[in-house]
Amino acid sequence: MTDKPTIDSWKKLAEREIKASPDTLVWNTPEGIDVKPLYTADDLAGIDNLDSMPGLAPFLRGPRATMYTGRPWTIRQYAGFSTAEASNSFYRKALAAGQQGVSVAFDLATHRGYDSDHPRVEGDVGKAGVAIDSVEDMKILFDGIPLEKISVSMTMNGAVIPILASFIVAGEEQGVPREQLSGTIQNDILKEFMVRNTYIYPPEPSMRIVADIIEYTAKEMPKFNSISISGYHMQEAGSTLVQELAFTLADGREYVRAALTKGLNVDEFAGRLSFFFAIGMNFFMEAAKLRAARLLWSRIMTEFEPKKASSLMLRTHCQTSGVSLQEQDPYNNIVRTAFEAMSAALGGTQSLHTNSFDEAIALPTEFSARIARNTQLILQHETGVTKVVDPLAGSYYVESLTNDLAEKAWALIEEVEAMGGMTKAVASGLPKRMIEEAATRRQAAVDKGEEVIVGVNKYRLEEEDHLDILEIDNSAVRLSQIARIERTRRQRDPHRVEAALAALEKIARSGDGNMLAAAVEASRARATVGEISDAMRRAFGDHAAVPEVVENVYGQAYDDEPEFQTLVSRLEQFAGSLGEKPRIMVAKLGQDGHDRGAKIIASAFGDIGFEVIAGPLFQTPGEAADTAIAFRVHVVGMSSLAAGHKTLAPQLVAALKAKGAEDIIVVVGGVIPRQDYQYLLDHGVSAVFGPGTNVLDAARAVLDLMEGKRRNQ
Ligand code: MLC
Ligand code: 5AD
Repeated sequence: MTDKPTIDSWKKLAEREIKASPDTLVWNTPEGIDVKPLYTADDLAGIDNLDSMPGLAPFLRGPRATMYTGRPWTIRQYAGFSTAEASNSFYRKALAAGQQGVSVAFDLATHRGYDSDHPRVEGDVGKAGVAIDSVEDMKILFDGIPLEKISVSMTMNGAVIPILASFIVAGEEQGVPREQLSGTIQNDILKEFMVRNTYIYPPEPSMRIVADIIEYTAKEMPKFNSISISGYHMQEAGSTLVQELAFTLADGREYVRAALTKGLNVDEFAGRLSFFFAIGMNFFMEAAKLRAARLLWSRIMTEFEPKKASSLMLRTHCQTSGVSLQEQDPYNNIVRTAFEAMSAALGGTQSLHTNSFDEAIALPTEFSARIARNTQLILQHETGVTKVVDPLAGSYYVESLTNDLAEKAWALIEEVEAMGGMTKAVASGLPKRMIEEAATRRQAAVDKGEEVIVGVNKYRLEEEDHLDILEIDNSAVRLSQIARIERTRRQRDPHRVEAALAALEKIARSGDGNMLAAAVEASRARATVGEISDAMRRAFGDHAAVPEVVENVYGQAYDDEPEFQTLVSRLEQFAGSLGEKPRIMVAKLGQDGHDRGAKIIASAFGDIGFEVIAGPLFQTPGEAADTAIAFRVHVVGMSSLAAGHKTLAPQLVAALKAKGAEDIIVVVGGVIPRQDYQYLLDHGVSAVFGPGTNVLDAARAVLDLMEGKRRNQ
């Protein structure tokens, strides 16, 4: 007879195995959760909801009773590029090959409410998504796709009014009345101000737009999800999972409040609020996050006293993590995405996008998109994960994680509430700052090798394989879009357009009426996305964010380690010979608002000893050159994540030259395919830093360039 095993006997055994206390094995995660090497039944003591049931409030175990055993999650791949014709053909092929829902990626010009002929968007048209200028494009986008059957997600936040309006009109003209349209519009503006940056108007009128859309869809489009409250982009920007969870749910609470101001009853719209989370590489914690999200949302919604149980239910889309994918040894990304997809399924997502393995370099090709889609098809058809509801329930570890995440996120949600809610918190800049600090800390951990990324900071290949990528001829797309805009303008009734735009502007100014309803009429009259956006711009103005840079996070992570200190001293010496601190401007050009990389570089370079000028978002190359000259910088570091680099970087070099500032060094970093390096170097760029670049290496290279230049003067 042996004694009943206890935790103490395990501890003794463990100590003998590793010759140290098992406490040394505790994993301190960025969330501030200390993950122990072993969980036991004791860890479940005091945890509520262990006996909850799927399909019943608080929905911890899933929104439907049968979950995937009744119907698997929707395979909904996010895609869009070039013209409406090209994207339509891509969607049709994907649907024929097993994809179940459509998800539209718009280009950045459309996101920001500019038509393709606008001079500010020359480098952006058709690049990171599909160019849509009016209902004419929208009709082509869905040609041959039956909108009464296929649900459509549209990731649109800034120009959400003209885009949803033209979708509604495209449906009408396809013979599908709006009450039959199913799908989701992202319509989540708060996270745009925090992390994604495709806003147009200031926060207050932007919140009115959200409320108008919730009102209109609640009344007119019963099958349409009015919003996709998104944490995805927070994690992409570097947030911890607790931050992602808390800020997303706090955003949700704010949207409910905004909708209530329209005089709606909570049950009229709550069932059509939906969510969107990222699924990164922390396998069990990500699954636990979705369980915790459902629990907390039902807690939040209870405050609004709905009558329907479905009003307490959190339904979500998930996307595997873009930032977890790497340029180096890119086939590893297939493996990463498969694990992340499995985690999303174990967490109980309703809909899923799996990223393509060429993510860190370019938009998906047909080949990489096929592998990404098949990752989900294999999960659904071959692994058996769909056969049991919430299979992780009861796991000591996963239940503990679910509880820990819920508690930590709730504390942060309460903090936001104490600030007066998320709109106020966002205005204060606190959530953005917290996320940027987390991102910078994480980068330091990767640069130092504390966090291992296979093929990047460990097991790196001597030589990378060649990869074929999707290239978009942006100037051809632009010309064909401009031709169509001109045709549309010629063929429409200008008086009808003018009257519809005036009616929209009036509602925007007065708050009396529904902006989406007015935009539907403008869209029927063939007003363009840019014109509808401009009508609202006249009433609301543009939002301009002031870039802030966090300090002392990157430097602190290195403390006084020699690698860091050597560089700091070298820079000090150089500053001595220069007679001033070297100045670098971190520039974002075009409509590319992805600024995680730019912010990390600005922050880390500042800690190393550069004087950093954080350029505003959305500059034209000429404007960036003016800023660089005004601040007398030595270097401009252009960060590009939206594929505009081949147009914008040469224009920046030319603008500096034209203004007599060719001595300013230009370097480019971000999502730059290797194929493009030589082109950039040939066009006056001095160095290119692709994805996965160690920040200290980049700083050393910039210093080398400055020293070289000075020697030659
Ligand atoms: C589901 N159903 C069931 C069932 N499971 N019926 C019986 N038994 C079961 N077990 C029913 C549902 O109730 C629903 O019907 C229907 O089947 C469809 O299921 P769903 O779960 O609602 O799925 P779906 O339609 O796919 O909706 C998922 C969603 C939605 C609610 C999360 O909002 C959505 O699709 N979101 C996608 C968002 C997205 O793709 N975003 C991309 C962002 S990319 P009924 O009648 O109840 O509706 C991005 C990147 C960037 O943002 O650019 O930055
Ligand atoms: N097509 C496919 N995927 C895209 N993503 C962004 N734009 C597109 C597009 N046009 C994906 C990437 C990115 C995330 C925000 O969405 O995975 O990381």
